[in-house]
Amino acid sequence: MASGTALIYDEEMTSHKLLWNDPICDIEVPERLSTSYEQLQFYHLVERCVHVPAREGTEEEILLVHSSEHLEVAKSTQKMGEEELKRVSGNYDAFFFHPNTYRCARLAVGATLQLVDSVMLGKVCNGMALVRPPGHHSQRNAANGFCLFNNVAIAAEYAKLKYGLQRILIVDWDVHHGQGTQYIFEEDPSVLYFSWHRYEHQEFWPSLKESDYDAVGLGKGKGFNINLPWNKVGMGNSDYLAAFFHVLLPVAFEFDPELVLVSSGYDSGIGDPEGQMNATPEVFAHLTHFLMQLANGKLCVILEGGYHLKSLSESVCMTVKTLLRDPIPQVTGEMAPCLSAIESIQNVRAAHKPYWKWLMYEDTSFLHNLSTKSHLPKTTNTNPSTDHEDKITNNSEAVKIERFLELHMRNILFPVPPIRTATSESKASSYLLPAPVCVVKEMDKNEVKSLASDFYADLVKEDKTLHSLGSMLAILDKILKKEVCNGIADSPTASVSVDVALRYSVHFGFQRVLCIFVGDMQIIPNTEDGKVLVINVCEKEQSGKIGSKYFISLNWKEDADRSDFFSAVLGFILPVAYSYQPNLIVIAVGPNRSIGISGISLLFGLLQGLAESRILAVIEDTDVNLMQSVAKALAGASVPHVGAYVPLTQEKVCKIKILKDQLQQEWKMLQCSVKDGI
Ligand code: Q9C
Ligand code: ZN
Repeated sequence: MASGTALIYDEEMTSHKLLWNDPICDIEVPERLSTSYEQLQFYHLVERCVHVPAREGTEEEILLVHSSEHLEVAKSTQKMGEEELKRVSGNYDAFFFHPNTYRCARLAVGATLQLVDSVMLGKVCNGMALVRPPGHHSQRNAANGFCLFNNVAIAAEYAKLKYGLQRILIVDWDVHHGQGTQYIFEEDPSVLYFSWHRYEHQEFWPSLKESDYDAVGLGKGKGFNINLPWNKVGMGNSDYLAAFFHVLLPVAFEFDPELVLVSSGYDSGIGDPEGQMNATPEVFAHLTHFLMQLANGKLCVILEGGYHLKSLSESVCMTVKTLLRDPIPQVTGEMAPCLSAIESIQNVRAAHKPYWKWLMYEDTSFLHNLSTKSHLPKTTNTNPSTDHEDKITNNSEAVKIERFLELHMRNILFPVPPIRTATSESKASSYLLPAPVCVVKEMDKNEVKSLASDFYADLVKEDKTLHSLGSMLAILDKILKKEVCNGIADSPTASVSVDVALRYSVHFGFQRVLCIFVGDMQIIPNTEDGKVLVINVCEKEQSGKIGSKYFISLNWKEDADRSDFFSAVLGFILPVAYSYQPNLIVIAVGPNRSIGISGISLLFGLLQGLAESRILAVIEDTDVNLMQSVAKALAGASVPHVGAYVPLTQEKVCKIKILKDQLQQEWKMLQCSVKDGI
């Protein structure tokens, strides 16, 4: 399987620049590229990537998407003087030509295709291309919004043609609607296009009706265009995560892409003068991480917008770090989406209900009285400031954000242990672990006794129990001391091991431990209430715990299939876990699971965005395949292809819905409709 991350950057793409005064275009500066690259160097990320050279995209490649007229106009600008360049630029909405623009745009296309080739040929597993000019506003016959050629759209057509791909996902997290990309693939069911964008009820550029949630695609492409309009500024980390949990990820897993392309604009990040949003750089690590779970990890990230240099460059770094599989910083801020975001999410779910099985049982009875489509009365600005004053305020605001980000990054970034996974001596070889593994010697019995007897005196008598506790504790200890990220312990007495692990970590000082039980296991009622959140996926009712907000039982029966479990993981476990923000995750896997190995791998994969990737797996089932899959997931391998999609059962969907309604006040990331309870 491919490993490694490609990075594509060519300094020549900084030569495209604005030669005259234009307040609309003056934010798209060459420093966007050079500063991002310098920040990557600063974090020593460049040297960890595979350098792939850019090349020029060929005319033939550009014509995959664009008209020959468009190509000829672009070509003709190479020999023009400033006046003429200005005149041609004026034919488009927000675009400027420089004599080297055509060359740069061809490099941007070529760089993107080089990235696709590197990933598709298995030279790397994923990668990022830093390109200018950006692409997603560019249309078959027109430059638009700083974009000349649609790099990502060309890449999708190229991948279809060259590699025969049938399903490509484009995720456009730029703050603007990539209307160009939407137009190009509107009727194409082989390309699923997702875009969120600042919209403000059509007030915000490009102010198109077709950027709203009800533009779902045309003809055969119906359902394959997903627009999530933000109707307020100030959207933050939790709004973006909610959009992924409740819209993009379920649909993306059902779509099952063979390749994922990201139109990666960072103008959706904090400090950006265009976006006016609040998301901090680490959220892009989480978004990237989620997308790495699709298409067997084949992920190509291509730069689009992003105009606050510090915010842009830190966000680029978070993205590349994540592609390199570094552990992910905890996402900051209150974990609750805002009402306006929930409204948008609800609307797009309703609009897509006819096309996606995940949404089949969505309640849309609220739709008739939804007023969000009509323009809200504009609040009149009683003290209108001049443009000039605006610039000054924005500028000092920009500096403020710069200082904030400097501190913020120092706070959230943490040293990464050189070795990722710990396991016990006896099992190391049989797992065939793919990455360097820290093989831990079991604690000796006396040590275990002295450690565990503080809180577990009665259980440390039995020899078998002592032995498995010894290896589990040695592994947990390495995690708590940050010598490794995660660990895998097998234990014939998982419930006891988990109980000891929970108490030990709480005694160590952890305030929030998330514990997930999968499969048949006796759950020992835990006494560290308030510091441990238990999610039980098994069928067994657990007595005595009902009513505690820290014990959630999914009561899953054996007949659940893969899709059911996916919907539970995406729509329930993940949102609850993100609401909780644990410092450590313990996942116990017992026998008689209703959940397949791929589901378990997915659970491990997705949860690694939490707790700075600190996960302890305690496994009672000794199935070698299971062990290997968990070990691989912990080492950061992508989830292997899981095969055909099976329809959901209404019973399971309803079960999740009822639980959601019950618990969304407590765990706010569960919220995805405004109908009741909010
Ligand atoms: N009143 C990208 O982020 N703004 N393009 C035009 C007109 C154009 C953004 C405002 C913003 C283009 C790639
Ligand atoms: Zn943008």
